[in-house]
Amino acid sequence: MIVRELGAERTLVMGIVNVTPDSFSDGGRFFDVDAATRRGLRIASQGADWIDVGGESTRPGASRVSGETERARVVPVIERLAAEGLRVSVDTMRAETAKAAVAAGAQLVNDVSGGLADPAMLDTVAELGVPIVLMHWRAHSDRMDSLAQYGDVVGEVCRELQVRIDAAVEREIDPGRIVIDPGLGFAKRAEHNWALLGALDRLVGLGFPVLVGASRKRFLTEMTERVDEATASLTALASAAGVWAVRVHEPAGNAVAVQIGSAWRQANGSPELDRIALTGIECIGHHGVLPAEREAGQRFVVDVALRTDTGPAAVADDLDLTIDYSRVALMVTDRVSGQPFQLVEALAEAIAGDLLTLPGVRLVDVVVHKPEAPMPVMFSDVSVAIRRSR
Ligand code: PMM
Repeated sequence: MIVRELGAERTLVMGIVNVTPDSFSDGGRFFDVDAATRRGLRIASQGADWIDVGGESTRPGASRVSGETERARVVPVIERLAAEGLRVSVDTMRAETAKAAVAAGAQLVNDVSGGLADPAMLDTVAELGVPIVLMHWRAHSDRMDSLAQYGDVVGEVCRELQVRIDAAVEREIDPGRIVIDPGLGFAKRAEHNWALLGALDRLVGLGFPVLVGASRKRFLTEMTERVDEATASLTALASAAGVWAVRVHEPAGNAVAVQIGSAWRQANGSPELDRIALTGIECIGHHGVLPAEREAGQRFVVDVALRTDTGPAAVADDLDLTIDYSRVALMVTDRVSGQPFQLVEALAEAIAGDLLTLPGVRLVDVVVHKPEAPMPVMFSDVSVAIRRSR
């Protein structure tokens, strides 16, 4: 569902247009509307699938600009880029700016505060009906560095992101329109960024598309002067880990890196996730081709296995972070005892489709047994086994 909505056969490249006079990475060269528009068009021609337009710097220590200033910077640029048929996102923490940007043609809201900075953001995005990036964030840039304190950075970021996801869903944002982002550099020191990059499969395992913004960040510039090459190397690794998109300043090298990462991922197969299995779920269903089966019903037995990342739940010892298996059992029995299908194949497909809607589930195996199927000979069981993934 998520993949369809946001279109991600391979990792996407989101090119950055910062319309700010003080952006640490472009020195304010794109402050001018014409120049910003030209840059947007150029990075699109270099392989950016999305153009992310922001009007407020979030570099460490930066102070905020007014909403009016922010809108005056981004809206005309978004209008022009959207008019050129480009997919544009708006990088903003303000609901009013999100609204104006979507009216100008933006198709995604990238909120680095994950809906925390502006209490109206989640309701506004729900109303606008566009996808939202919920980034992990603890405070505005002027004081975020002091909040870079973690015991277990991966577990804490996963849990804090889950809280933002729950808040978004509670405000009626469609879960299929949620993207998550670990927020590299935001209340994080280099070692925190690396720990999160090393655990991208766990973030991906939360079941939402993941956006990663490493481009030209301090933890890379501290390491090398060749920061665009460093960014592209990380892009290849992130793409191999299955992230939805990378947010970058120079799309050309990153578009190549995505090709490499995707080819790597395909060659190696997606990494095995943990497995939660339930076997022998029994109930009466009325599925079958024969009228007698439809009428009388018979016993069906179902085995299911769900692939997900159980790590965050294990660390927190928290049921909310994993798949509740009694819920799985009820989903299966609801489907078996519900609307009859002619074929066991169709029943198995429906069960798999139901289970794949559970957050964090990447792949399911479903086996439907029909041990009392009418047969002209003695037999002990007949079953259909399928595997489906998101
Ligand atoms: N980083 C910056 C700005 N916006 N948005 C998302 N979703 N993720 C990020 O990591 C992110 C962001 C800061 O970088 P910049 O000033 O170079 O754009």
